[in-house]
Amino acid sequence: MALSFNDGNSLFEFVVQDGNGVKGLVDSGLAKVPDRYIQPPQERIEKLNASSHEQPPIDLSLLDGPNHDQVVVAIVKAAQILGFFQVVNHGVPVELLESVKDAAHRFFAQRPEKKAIYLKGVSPSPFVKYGTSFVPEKEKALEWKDYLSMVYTNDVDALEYWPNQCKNEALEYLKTSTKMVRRLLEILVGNLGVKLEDSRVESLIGQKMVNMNFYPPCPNPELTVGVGRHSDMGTLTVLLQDGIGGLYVKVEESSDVGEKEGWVEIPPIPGALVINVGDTLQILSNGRYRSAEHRVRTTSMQSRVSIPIFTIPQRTEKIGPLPEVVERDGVAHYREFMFEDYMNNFFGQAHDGKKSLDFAYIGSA
Ligand SMILES: O=C(O)CCC(=O)C(=O)O
Repeated sequence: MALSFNDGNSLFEFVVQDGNGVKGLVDSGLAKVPDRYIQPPQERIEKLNASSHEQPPIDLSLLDGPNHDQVVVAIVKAAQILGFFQVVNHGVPVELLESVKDAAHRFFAQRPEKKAIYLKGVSPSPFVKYGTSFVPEKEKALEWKDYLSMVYTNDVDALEYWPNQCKNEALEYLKTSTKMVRRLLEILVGNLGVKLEDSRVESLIGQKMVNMNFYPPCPNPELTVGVGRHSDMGTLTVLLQDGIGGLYVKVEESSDVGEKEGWVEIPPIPGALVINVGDTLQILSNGRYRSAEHRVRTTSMQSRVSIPIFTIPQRTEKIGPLPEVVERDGVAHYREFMFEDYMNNFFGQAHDGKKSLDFAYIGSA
């Protein structure tokens, strides 16, 4: 029997405050999305009009052979043009990727009371949070997504506090991905003509967060979004998506990707990981690398999971365009700030495209 919500407040209480999430809503048997999930027309995602981004994935194992330089060029070009690319032979075992997706399903399949122990304010650890949408209190229309967020501090804390249903898989996925992230960052920074100390590289990816996103089937995919338009705030994001599809990236007018301005779908490729540039790397590079605006479509067919790892700077890290790049450009397009301030601004607003970058922007990039 479908629950009926007489007003937006009881819906908000059920989905957000009581921790039933969108999954709880769907499990109650609803046939039509509640008004609170209906996006304004300009935010809805037209599946039929979007093309698929057909660039082949970059084979990272070739970095260790005679084609090293060509692979570097492919990585740099992708980071400059679209800000998104896919990689294979990335060092994360393919069987592990499968177990991570299974683990995400296992966590979200639990009864709401089991997940609600990780709601903000009651979670046994400040580093584990279960929730729904992005900033529900600030959003006019909610996102059709539940999530679990696990911040990494050390192995002992992860194994003690992260949920049993997924902690081993999430931790292994994080550890095996980190090596690749470090290497990609060194390549991208090296291409700017800058050699960073190892300690600085570590600080730029010093905070790591594994999220598990769960998108239940939606009765009206044409009216909703799984995640609204946004860029990621950090340095580099690694994303594992399942085979359902629905991740769209914005192609900018000025980019030279061989695709016309608009949105392209990043198609699921078995065994591949998606990499995307975050705001921090756009700022460090003084605008050379592009933090890509992206969003997620919902589907009526099946539940989708995706598992991003966000690598972000330490809270106290000073972030601004790298001095060597500014010297060459003759102008800094972004001001310097402490990363914690950027984070607080990012999490204090609903998703709104690349507006997050306005916090640091001082001139045309
Ligand atoms: O689910 C996806 O494919 C992307 C998720 C995402 O953009 C996010 O979690 O910020």
